[in-house]
Amino acid sequence: YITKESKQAYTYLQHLLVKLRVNHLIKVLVVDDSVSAREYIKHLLKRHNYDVYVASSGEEAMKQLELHPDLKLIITDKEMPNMDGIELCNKIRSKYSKDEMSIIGISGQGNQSLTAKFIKNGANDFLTKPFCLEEFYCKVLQNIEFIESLDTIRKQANTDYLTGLYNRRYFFEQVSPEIVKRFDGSTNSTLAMMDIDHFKSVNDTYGHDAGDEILKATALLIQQHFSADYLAARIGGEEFCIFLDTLGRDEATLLMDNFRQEMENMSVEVGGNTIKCTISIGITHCCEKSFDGIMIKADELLYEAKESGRNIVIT
Ligand code: GH3
Ligand code: MG
Ligand code: MG
Ligand code: MG
Ligand code: MG
Repeated sequence: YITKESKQAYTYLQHLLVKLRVNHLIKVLVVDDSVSAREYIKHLLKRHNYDVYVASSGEEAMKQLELHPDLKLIITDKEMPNMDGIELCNKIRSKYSKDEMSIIGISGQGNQSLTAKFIKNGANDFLTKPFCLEEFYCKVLQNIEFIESLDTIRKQANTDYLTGLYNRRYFFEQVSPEIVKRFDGSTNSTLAMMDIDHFKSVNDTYGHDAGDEILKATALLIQQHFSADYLAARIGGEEFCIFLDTLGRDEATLLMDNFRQEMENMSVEVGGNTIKCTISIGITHCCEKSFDGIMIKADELLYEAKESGRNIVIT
C-alpha cells in the first residue's frame, strides 16, 4: 500500500535499483602490484556493484583486456615492477582509444608532474593517494559516464532512427571494408539489395505516415526472418541491404526468396486501412574486387528485377 510520501521514496528506490543493476554490467579493472591496495579499491568498487576484475601487473592487465575488451574503466597504480602505470597507459592506448575505455592513474603524493605524465600517456584522469572516498566515486562515475555517453552517441550515429536498422553511413563507412574482405571468393558471401515496389503510391494513397509504418514493418520482418549472422541496413528511403556471410549461394538465394514471399504476405493495418507491399531483390555472390563493384552488381540485378515486373529475386 503506497501513500504519496512513500511513493516518492518508492520511486527513488526503484531508480536506485536500476542504477545498481546497471552497474553490475559495467566492467572495471584494478591494476596494482600491492595486494592490499588492489583489494581495497576492489572493495570500494564492489560496494557500488561494479563488475570488478583485478591484475597485479601491467602484463596481467593486458591479458585481462584481451579477455574483456568491453571493460569501461581501468584504474592503475603508477609504481609497479617491469611495466609501470605510465607504460601500461601507453600500451592500452595503442589498442583502445580514449573514447572507448577510460583510464584513471593512481599514485602516492610527491610528484607534481605525474598527473600530466599520466594524461599525456593516455589516462583520462588521475587520483593521488590517499584520496577521499567522495572524490574516488565521483571520478569513477564521471569517467564511466563519459564512455557511456560516447557509446550512446556512436550507436545513434550508426542507427536508422525510423527502423532501428543500421543506417547508410554505418554500412558504407564501417561495414564496407569488411564486406570486401569477405567477398574474396574463399568464403560464401551474399549481398542483397532490396527496394520496396511502387512505394511512392503507398505514400500517395495512404499518406507519408502510413509509408513510415510500412518501412518499420519491413525492418521488423527482416529482423524476424534472418536469425543469425546477417547484417541489415536501410541505405535509402525504401532501400535495404542485407549481407549474409555463412550460407552457400543456393541457400542464401532461397532465404531471400522466402523473405520476398513473407513480404508479399504481410499486411499492415494503418488508420483503418490494410496495406500490402511487395519487394524486388538483386543478389551479388562472391568474387567482386571492390565495394563499388559489389554494390553496382547488386544494383544492376535489382534494376533487372524491377524491369521484369517486380516482386522477384534476381541473382
Ligand atoms: P519502384 O517500384 O520503381 O521502386 O517504385 P517506387 O515508387 O518505390 O520508387 P520511387 O523511387 O519512385 O519512390 C520511392 C518513394 O519513397 C519516394 C519517397 O517519397 C519515398 N520515401 C523515401 N524515404 C521515405 C521515408 O522515410 N518515409 C516515407 N514514408 N517515404 C519515403
Ligand atoms: Mg605499486
Ligand atoms: Mg528506391
Ligand atoms: Mg525507384
Ligand atoms: Mg521502390
